[in-house]
Amino acid sequence: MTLEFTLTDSEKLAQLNPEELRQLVGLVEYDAERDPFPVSGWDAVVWVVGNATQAAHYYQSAFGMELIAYSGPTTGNRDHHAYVLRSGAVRFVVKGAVDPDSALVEHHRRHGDGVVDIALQVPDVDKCIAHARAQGATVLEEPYEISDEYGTVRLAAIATYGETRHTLVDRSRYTGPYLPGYVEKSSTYRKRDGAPKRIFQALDHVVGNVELGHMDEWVGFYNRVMGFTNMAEFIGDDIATDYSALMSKVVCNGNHRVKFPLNEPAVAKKRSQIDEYLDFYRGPGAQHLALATNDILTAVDRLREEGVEFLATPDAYYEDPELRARIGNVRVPIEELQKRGILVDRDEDGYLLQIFTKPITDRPTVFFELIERHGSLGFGKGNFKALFEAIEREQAARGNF
Ligand code: TYF
Ligand code: FE
Repeated sequence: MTLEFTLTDSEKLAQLNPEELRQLVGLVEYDAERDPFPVSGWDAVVWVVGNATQAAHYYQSAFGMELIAYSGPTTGNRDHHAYVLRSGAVRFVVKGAVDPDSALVEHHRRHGDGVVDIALQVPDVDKCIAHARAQGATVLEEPYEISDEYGTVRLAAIATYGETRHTLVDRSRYTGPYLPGYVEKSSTYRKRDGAPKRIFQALDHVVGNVELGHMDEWVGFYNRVMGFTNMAEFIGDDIATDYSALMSKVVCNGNHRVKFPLNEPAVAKKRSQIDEYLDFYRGPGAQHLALATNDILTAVDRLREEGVEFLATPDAYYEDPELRARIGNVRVPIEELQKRGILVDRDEDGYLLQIFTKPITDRPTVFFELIERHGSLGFGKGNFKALFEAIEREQAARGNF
């Protein structure tokens, strides 16, 4: 297969090449001409947090991200601080209120720290909005433009699950560090000598938790409104009642850059991890972000050194002969994975390595996954049992069963 991917600006900036990106996040070719809602890739993940000044430090010090832009009182924004951080092609924007009457305060009271906006890059904002509206989507912001000395950005926004939104961004006529209103700002944080520059390169998927009985509705929303298609992997009734207490389906955009698994709680033996999320987030929202890396061993070591905690994987997982046989040979000895608690899954296309952090927020809501793909386009189906048991151990430790 010949691959002719057009890299997005952030992927070019990250010096990724198409082959590397294909391996990292599992891209496919597709015909964008026939797409009613063409999406080129991720633009940014926007967070509302209780203290953006400190969260920005955490993403630099612990996650090795680089501060690239800023908006706040010194730039004329008296409402909040907004720090723009980058790692490879991934952009996070972390916002925290300055003004006690800021709308962000109320958002944070309800949800705690969380993802408010999964912004996507699109070549034609107006075409997307026209299609979304015709399909019954809630248009939160009609197409508009903002400009500064770096050019013009065209934007619009549609609602998705809970209070989460998708801002649609066309930045093809813009060369600034983020958006008009932001100034370039570099890190004052200094990395220790020898620390790897980049822990992760790309965003692989963002998972949404929705209410009981609503998963198919949201799958339908992404199908109809955004032209996303269903991927093969799903967690159905069979897996749900045995141990996972959740159901899950995955939708993705045409080139597979943007993948959205959607979970709903299932009625099982124990209280679902998804119910725990929905209670503490006060409704649907983004549950985990999978960060793609080409060196998960170093990534995990570096994050652990910085105090990031991961879910533990019992030794029995690695000693299971059935699993060992199914996994076959991976690029490192199993012992290296076992030492770090990294999970392995293999399917007909290849394998993947993955690991999950504990919640990174005060409420038991949002966490990260690190993923290193080697051909597999899946999400670690073979690990669901071990993973969900680990999540349930944490849930029990929190007293939330
Ligand atoms: O994104 C996924 O589907 C995998 C598996 O609470 C998963 O990472 C699904 C639900 C969940 C944790 C992981
Ligand atoms: Fe995942």
